Amino acid sequence: MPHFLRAAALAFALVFAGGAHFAFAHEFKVGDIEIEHPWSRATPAGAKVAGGYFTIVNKGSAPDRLLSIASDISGKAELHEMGVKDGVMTMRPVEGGLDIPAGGKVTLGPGAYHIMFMDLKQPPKEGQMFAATLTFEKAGTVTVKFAVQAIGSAPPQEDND
Ligand SMILES: [Cu+2]
Repeated sequence: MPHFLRAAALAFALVFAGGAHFAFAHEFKVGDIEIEHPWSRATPAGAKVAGGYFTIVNKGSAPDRLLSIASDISGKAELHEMGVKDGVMTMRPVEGGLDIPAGGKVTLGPGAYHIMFMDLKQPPKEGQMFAATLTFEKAGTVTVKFAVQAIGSAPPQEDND
């Protein structure tokens, strides 16, 4: 694993310090797919990567797959998964996309699947939103907006629906 990825994984592991929750929810739809509350965190000065998180709900009767993501804020964006290997927290790209089961949902969050915005060009700023485009195998392409929370803030609370 490239060294910078390991360092970024460690940085992500260290930022579970609680914090304010966004008071509003927002969601986006394309075909049978709903993307709930995309959110990110402000980054420390000089950071080259930022995380992106959301819940994907598949209301359809066929599985779908998140294939890719792109945003103007970064040179590239990858879908990552995290795990512990030999006692070290690491992350790696998800090969072949992320499966969303028929009638199921998948939540991306810190310490789990996440979007990694790499080669940051416009670091996310607290209180702002930034756009990104998600491409699904069946549902197609949808542009969503990520709400930027404070550095180290906790995930927004589920609204149990
Ligand atoms: Cu990552």
